[in-house]
Amino acid sequence: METQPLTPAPSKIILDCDPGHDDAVALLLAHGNPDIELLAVTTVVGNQSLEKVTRNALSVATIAGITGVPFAAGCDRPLVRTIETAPSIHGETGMDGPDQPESTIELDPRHAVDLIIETVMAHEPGTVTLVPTAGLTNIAMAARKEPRIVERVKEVVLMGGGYHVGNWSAVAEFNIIIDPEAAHIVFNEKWPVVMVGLDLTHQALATPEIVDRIAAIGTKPATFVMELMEFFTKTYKDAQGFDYPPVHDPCAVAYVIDPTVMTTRKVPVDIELQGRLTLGMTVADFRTPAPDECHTSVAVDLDHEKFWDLVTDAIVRIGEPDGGAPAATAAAVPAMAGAVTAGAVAGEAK
Ligand code: PIR
Ligand code: CA
Repeated sequence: METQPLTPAPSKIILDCDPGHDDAVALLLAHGNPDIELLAVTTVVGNQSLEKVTRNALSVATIAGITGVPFAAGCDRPLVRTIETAPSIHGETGMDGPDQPESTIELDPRHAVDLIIETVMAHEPGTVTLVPTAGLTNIAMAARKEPRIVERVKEVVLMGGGYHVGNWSAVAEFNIIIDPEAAHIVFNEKWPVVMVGLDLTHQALATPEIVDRIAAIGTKPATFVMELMEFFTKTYKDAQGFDYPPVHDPCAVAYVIDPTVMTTRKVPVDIELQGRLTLGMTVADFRTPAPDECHTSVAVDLDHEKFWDLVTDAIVRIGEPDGGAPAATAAAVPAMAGAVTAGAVAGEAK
């Protein structure tokens, strides 16, 4: 007989994303939190072109020292609709603000859809959670190409939608409306779906206190997050009238780490594909009780403190990952030596 481990095994996830300021934070949280085992990172067109968001994902991996995790690029356009990106929020690169290092990490040669399928099929049934934080094109394609993943996946915990609020139309959220047909597929397959939508993520505001707390960590990844948040704060104010930006995507990762970070309600959710005014709306039926076959739930209330504790803890744990690399950079670019030294000292002071 094998003995039971004292602590539960970390949750295995595949992060499907479009970095994206908040996707970057989601990736750092997934990497830095010990209760998550990051099996793969896949990218999809969304906040910017596939090429740009993939480049961003790799540069986040470089900054955070993520090694041994396959990164693969997926679909470069939605299933049916024309491409719609979000430069008003995320800038021309998709992750404007901080300087981005050229990544030395190589992309996995597989298409993201194949990497998702192969990863799910290679693990025990009920052990892999999909965490989409972008349009659902890759996930829908994977479910169609290999339908057996639907029974095999533990659950789909996605950032997208909103039962009472939209951000890309009066009633639709960006990740859903950019590929509503894909969202329709994902919400109608019988796997458990947890919708971490705007109702929840608009509570995950990066207030000045939060940004200061992160900046005070003093490492390069922390400075990177601070610079991301500064840009995000500005565009969210200009484009959406928010005082502080909601940091959507790490909320989905936080739910996988600790579901008590938010409350959820089991309600049927479907995606509107016909409406002239309501295309891409996540229509949630709050009439009680939910039918037995209901496999969808929606996130309602966030524990703001617990959430930001998880994010800051992950950044602290990541530390100063590429110990050897800055010296090489400093030697190659003398003008940068001072900045690198300052960062290293701040890191050591912790
Ligand atoms: C954020 C996004 C798109 C548009 C706006 N206004 C804000 C991106 C984020 O990366 C997140 O995944 C989701 N889409 C929030 O709508
Ligand atoms: Ca995103």
